[in-house]
Amino acid sequence: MKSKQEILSRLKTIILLGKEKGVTYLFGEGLKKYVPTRIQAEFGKGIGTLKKKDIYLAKFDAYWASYIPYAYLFIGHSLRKAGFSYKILHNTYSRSIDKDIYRYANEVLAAQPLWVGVSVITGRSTYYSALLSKIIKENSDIPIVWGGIHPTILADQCLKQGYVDYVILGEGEEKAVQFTHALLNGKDFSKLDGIGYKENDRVVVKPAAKKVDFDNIDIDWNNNLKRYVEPLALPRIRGLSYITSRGCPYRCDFCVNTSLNNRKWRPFTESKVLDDISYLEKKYDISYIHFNDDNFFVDQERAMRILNQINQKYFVETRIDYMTEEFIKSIAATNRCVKLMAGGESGSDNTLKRIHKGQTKEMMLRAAKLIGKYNIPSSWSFIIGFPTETLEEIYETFEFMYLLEKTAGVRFCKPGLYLPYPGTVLYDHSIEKGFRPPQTPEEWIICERYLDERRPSGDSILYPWVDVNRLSLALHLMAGDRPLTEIKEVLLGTRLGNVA
Ligand code: B12
Ligand code: SF4
Repeated sequence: MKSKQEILSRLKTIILLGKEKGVTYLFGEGLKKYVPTRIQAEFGKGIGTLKKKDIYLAKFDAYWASYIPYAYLFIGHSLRKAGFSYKILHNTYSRSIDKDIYRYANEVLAAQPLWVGVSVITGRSTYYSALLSKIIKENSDIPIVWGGIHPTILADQCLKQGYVDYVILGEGEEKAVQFTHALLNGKDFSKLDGIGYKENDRVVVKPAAKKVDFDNIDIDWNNNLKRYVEPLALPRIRGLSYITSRGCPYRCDFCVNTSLNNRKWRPFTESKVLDDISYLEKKYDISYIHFNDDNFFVDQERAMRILNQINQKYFVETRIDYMTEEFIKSIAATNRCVKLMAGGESGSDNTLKRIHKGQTKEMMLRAAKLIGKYNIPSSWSFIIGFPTETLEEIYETFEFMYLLEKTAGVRFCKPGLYLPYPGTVLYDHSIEKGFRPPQTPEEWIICERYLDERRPSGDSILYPWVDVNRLSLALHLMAGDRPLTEIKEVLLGTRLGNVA
């Protein structure tokens, strides 16, 4: 183990080395407390000279390398069109997150851009976005701008943090350009909408007046997307993600779409979609497309025309009420569907009705039969632990998943725990049921499905209305192919002690 003395002296050397190379300020007092020593040592080798960009755009996804940061490709296109340059800093892998945070902070501090954007969704993304922003703020006065779903919904809370200067609400393409101009021209933001800022310590939040016009936006394909070519989902198949539309007309109570998109669905033109996919095919030699639309099949004829005209295998999500025999037949006829995802959500008609899912158990059974009949690779997600649910209803969901799998003759049901996302109808119900929402972005890491060493074990904070140990054990048993009777015993019996 190195002594504190040694570490401090190493830090001094790093700073001196940095200065010799003409790199501005690397690890000062503010930064030091965040920097794990192994990373300090690595950066001591020097960053070299950095090409200065006008704007830096950072994003922490930390799950799978395969998802293209479309938010920034769209915003980047608008910025470039307006004459600004930008650079994307995208973390896609949890094991490199520490390194990436300090690499990004260093790059930003050395480049001193006009502003740095951070794209934030709820969960661990909020924690890492806060960490990066803090480091930059403590070491510079570069304006920090948060955008994306989380700050759009909780703008006020984000702006109350010292490390968030501005929030851009809603779609960022036009706002980012307007914001840059306002920043350069005297910082008068009063005439803009879709922005949050601070005025004499008062937080001002002005929601976006309208959605962007698709005719005025595009994707900046100048970015090199090689790193996203997907080796993960399907071994040895090269693929990329793509989005053909925004929004969804449905009103599922657990989904942010209702508040974000006002139940409006906006498709990009078919010709744009086909041109883009053909560009990706030629440039990156891909034979697989992962469609990431909120709801790809709102216009089923359009959707099928797209699927029939592309050459790739594809992964796509659908709703269960869309799954008629005709629909499943046309998917089967393409012979290229790698996975048809759907939200089963619950095995209780009561719950399905309460969450406004617009489907019933009967519809699901019919769809499961068709999946079996046409041999469609499928995966249905289920949510357990809704704030309205009893243990009996949760057990009904498990029972139903077993029945569906028996009906289809394959394993395809994937249950997971409910999470209270801000901006959803069920978020308010969760609060009524005792959930105390986090008060800072860092604390929002609690609303996270995946394991993360920084996430506190806070299940009792998230689910005060239900015995989460029982739910976790039931999930574990299903994943291990255990018989339904064991799950029943856990949820309704005495296996974990008496259920009140
Ligand atoms: C691809 C994707 C993923 C990928 C990549 C993550 C990502 N953030 O891109 C992966 C697979 C990793 C993923 C995982 C999850 N996801 Co996801 N995912 C998506 C998906 C399908 C597409 C995202 C996208 O590229 N959209 C297109 C771009 C153009 O839209 P956008 O990102 O919103 O950006 C626009 C604005 O928000 C804004 N903007 C965004 N960032 C910035 C930054 C700045 C500086 C500015 C100015 C503006 C700005 O401008 C952009 C252009 O208009 C969306 C649904 C959807 N179709 O949007 C869900 C979605 C983002 N995911 C969601 C969820 C819940 C999850 C999971 C928790 C899933 C789960 N249940 O386990 C996990 C965990 C995510 C995490 N903690 O990182 C929710 C987010 C809810 C929330 N409150 O944050 C969404 C909205 C789905 C939904 N309807 O519920 N996801
Ligand atoms: S869960 Fe799916 S169908 Fe329901 S509102 Fe959200 S995007 Fe639409």
